[in-house]
Amino acid sequence: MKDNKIGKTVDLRSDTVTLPTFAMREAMFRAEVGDDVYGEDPTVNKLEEIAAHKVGKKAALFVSSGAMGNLISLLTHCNRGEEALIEDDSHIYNYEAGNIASLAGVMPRIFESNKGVPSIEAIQKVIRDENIHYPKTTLLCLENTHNLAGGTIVSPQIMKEVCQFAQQRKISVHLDGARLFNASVALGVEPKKITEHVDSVMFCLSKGLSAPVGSILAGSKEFIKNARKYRQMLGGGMRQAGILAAAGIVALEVMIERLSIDHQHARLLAEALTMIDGIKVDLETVQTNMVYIDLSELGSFVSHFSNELFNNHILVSQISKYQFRFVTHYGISKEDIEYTVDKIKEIIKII
Ligand code: TLP
Repeated sequence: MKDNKIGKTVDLRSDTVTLPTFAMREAMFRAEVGDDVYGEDPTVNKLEEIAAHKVGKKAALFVSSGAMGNLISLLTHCNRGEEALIEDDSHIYNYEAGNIASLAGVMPRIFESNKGVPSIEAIQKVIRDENIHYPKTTLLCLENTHNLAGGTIVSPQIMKEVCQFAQQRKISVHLDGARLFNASVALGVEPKKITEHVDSVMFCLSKGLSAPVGSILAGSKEFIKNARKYRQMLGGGMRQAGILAAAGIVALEVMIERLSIDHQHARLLAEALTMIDGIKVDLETVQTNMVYIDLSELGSFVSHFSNELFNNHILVSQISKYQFRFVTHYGISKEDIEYTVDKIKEIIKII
């Protein structure tokens, strides 16, 4: 694909496309390393310590991806054949290639949310009392921010209420916090305020925070000790991983606060798109760095829309027949947003 007049491709498919910053590359070059499977990589150890502290947990584990972090968490919390309560539109249920069934042997039991926000009532509807015929319910999985709902935030208060309800039922809670810092920055609260009541949390370094690779799983010392064994079982021991962890440390030290810029850009984009005939945007869900649009009014012309965006060097994700996702991130400027809006206006006019 050739560059456009602003000199680049505007890649709004995901914040996973972010490239490591210069400071990250420099830190990677200088990283002190060792064999992390022996626990001897000082940079990985440092990253795990900083990460655990950020989310208010006693220990953390550096893993290769968000999907691996979630899977290790499910393996650690649940025995085979046990049940996890999982939200209908969650990443764990929809986008992790069925790993919880095929690799962890966990039975998902689905509950519904309101735009990504869970409620005790919805969980109560599906929760089951002990019965010889039923699997044992071991885990509740939450997601914050909620990707498929539009990057929506679950408030610390709701996190607390839902976690306390689960704890009364002796059910542990895992949080898929791939974009946890987007939630904390948007709310203006420390991340540990959001994770205070969960037993484990996974968050990604490689999305809005721009590290090239890696996620963190955090929890109690005992939980992380067991999780480390599962990481090994999955072939996830990465030896001199300090090269990667060094970028993760930069991500946690300097890349969190700037997420508010991505949120402003998403808002700018969403508000401009709502003004265009034929495009529907639920502005209520635009709370962080994502904008989902609905183009059902275009009918079969929708394929022109995606082709024309591509021809104009704008990349977005098609989520379903009429639904598209735009994600703002470190590689997207205000100028890119303005360019995207102008092009979309032109495209819609000719359709
Ligand atoms: N999400 C990706 C794709 O997989 C859809 C994206 O572009 O948004 N939890 C959540 C909530 C996620 O959004 C993702 C990635 C993951 C977990 C998995 O992280 P990775 O890609 O590091 O395995």
